[in-house]
Amino acid sequence: MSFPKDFLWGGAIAANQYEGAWLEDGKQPNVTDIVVGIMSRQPGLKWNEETKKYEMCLDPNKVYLSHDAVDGYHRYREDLKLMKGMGFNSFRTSIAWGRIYPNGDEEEPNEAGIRFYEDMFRCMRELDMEPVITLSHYETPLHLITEYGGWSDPKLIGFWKRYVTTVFTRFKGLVKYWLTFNEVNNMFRIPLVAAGVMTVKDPKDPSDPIGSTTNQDIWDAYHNILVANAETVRLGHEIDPENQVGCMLTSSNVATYPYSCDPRNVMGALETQRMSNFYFGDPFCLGIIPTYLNKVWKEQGVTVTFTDEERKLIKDYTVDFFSFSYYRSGTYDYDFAISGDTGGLTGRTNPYLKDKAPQPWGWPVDPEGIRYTLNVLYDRYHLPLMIVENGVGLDEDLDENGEIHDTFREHYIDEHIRNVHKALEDGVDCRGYLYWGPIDVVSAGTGEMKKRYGFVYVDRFNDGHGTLERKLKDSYKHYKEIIESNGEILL
Ligand code: BGP
Repeated sequence: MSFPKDFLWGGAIAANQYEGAWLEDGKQPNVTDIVVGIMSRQPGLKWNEETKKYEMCLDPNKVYLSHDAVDGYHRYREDLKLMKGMGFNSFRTSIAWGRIYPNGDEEEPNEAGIRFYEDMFRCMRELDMEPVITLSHYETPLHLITEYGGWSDPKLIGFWKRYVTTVFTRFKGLVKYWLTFNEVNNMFRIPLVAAGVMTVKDPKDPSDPIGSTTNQDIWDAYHNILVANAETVRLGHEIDPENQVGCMLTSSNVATYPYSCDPRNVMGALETQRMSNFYFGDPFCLGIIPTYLNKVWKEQGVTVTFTDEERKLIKDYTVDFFSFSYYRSGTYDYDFAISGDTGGLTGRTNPYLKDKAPQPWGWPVDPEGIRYTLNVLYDRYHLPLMIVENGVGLDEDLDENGEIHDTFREHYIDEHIRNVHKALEDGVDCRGYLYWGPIDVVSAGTGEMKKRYGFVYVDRFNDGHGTLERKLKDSYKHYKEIIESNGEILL
């Protein structure tokens, strides 16, 4: 058995990590523009005692690389051609919401932003690449946070509906695959960027905006985002019946293995899967708000109430497919504190995994975990699946001949794609493999350039210097050969 003939092979990036031009052509700041890395606990905000509001206040000692990123805003045509050079038939990026509605709450869209994406999507079509477009990849306009507290305010649903109606209408016929909220299931670990939520009315300690965000506000955001997601599916289908609207969840956490067969670990691993993944996956895909949440809400002392009308909407408008990121697996041990970052959750080191990505990040490598994840998700939702992020970040530099021999990356993708194939043989309906970061972009987690995922190298460094010149790494040719053979060379 081979890969299906229309299997989507490609790569994925996000506007905020690739485009730069953070204030160009009318765009206003979004949440990722005020942090150096989304794991940061210190956003560039200061409390104004007179207005009782937060204001943007960037730290002059920090380098906000995402403001210029790798200048994709001005170079996407050439970059897309490089992607086509590998044979991509699909490409994922996001629309920066703030290019279309700069502050998020305007009545009319910004035409310059629409023109920019229209041209980019046309360019993908000309190159025969299916656009896979994320509606919000950690890109809530900052004004919606400082003014309304972000998604904890139900007004955001209205602003969002206006935004998605605009892009569904204006890009009709150009884009078919839409992803709603990138990795929104990270909302408890990184509420500001993942769910665009922050407590702005009477924060406990205004100098610590993230620490002051209350559980009630986060759960209110959960409530509003479930409604907004269903509205997106409804509008997407209404505006163009060809549209396929999927959710996008970080799903490394599905592969949370019990550290041992101690029943406490087995139950704990299940609870971890629920509260890191299924609490979003079930409403998005099954239209069900899990009953275990009642216990969680009671324990946290929060009130979350869905009206009958909202429950019906969530039930009636479930997603067409499930897309996800997978980087690595984790373990659950009841007496070990689990932590996490952009790669997923980490518990105790899994003694059975042979590989580890080289330092400094050293993420464990578990290719079988992608097969496990695909199987769990397919058994649970019986929906088409799409891998829209998988890859390895390495600290790389050109050698004396100006080359990069990234054999570890080649090994990483070979093993993961082999396991995707095994999942297909298991009967899983997986429609595509989109490698994360086919061109070096700014790292989401740490906000640096040093952590490179690309098949294409970009000359830019942590201190901000660099010519932005693009160079092909060895893995470029390797991935090209995989795609050319429709995966056959790995089987
Ligand atoms: C995911 C994000 C991406 C991305 C990737 C790799 O969580 O959706 O935006 O960058 O992780 O993470 P990092 O860049 O931190 O290595």
